Amino acid sequence: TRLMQSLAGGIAAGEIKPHYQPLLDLRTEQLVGFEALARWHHPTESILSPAHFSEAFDEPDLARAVSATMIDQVTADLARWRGTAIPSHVSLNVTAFDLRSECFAAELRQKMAQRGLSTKQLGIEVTETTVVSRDGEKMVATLTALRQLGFSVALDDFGTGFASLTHLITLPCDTLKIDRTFVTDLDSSSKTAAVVRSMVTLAGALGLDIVAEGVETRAELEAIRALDCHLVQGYLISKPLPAEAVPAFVASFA
Ligand code: G
Ligand code: G
Ligand code: MN
Ligand code: NA
Repeated sequence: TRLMQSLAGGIAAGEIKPHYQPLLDLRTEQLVGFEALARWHHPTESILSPAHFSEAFDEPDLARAVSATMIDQVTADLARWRGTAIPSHVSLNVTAFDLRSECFAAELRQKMAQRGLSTKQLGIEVTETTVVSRDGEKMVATLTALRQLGFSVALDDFGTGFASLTHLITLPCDTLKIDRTFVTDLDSSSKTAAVVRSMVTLAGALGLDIVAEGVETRAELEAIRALDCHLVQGYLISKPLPAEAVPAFVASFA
């Protein structure tokens, strides 16, 4: 498509920017970090979410170029926010193309070091579907390397992908992110509540953190809290924010 043909140019021109969606810990009522989500600040189309350029994530060069510009800007923002009240942890969505690269973990560490950042400040999010696809072993090796270097790994869209529970035994990860479809259905379906409750128990038994995504209402927040899931993300707390809006949001939240 015409949009896809202009994406490489848009990336080179710095039009792909990370927007930051905060993560809230209900136990402390403190913000604990952000998820970085790509947005295309298109010169004529306004701001586009990846839904408008999702083909890019299936094309190796474009997918890696999106990751590269996201990593570059996220690390720059983290460095700029150092010493402020802004939580110093960001997680980043990556693709199979990143994880198949043998130098991805080492390059990411180098990038953090260049900016004077600790690897503990960055998390990687992968979907279940990504890690069970072709070259799964290579990707597991990269995730293992990332964790050895101090990065954290979250399994995104948990419960909707193709990962069987077996994968939880072998997958090197720190966090499960409950897909927002579960959160949406929570108040209308007691079965959904039972499934979420067992996800929380499972995460606890495996020593993993668990995050509920897509919390949009007070009622959903309270339902999630009642299921002992303490880390939440969603429009109720905030939509993804451009970097410039983050300091004011953090200040208003305190
Ligand atoms: O933010 P939004 O709902 O528009 O994101 C749509 C999809 O695009 C989600 O699945 C999200 O994980 C993915 N996505 C958003 N930003 C990035 C990114 O920087 N890299 C990758 N690989 N996926 C992203
Ligand atoms: O696949 P992943 O979980 O990375 O994608 C997160 C996507 O969900 C992003 O596109 C983000 O904009 C979107 N999102 C975040 N919070 C909410 C929410 O509360 N409601 C809805 N509908 N979408 C959300
Ligand atoms: Mn994600
Ligand atoms: Na998700």
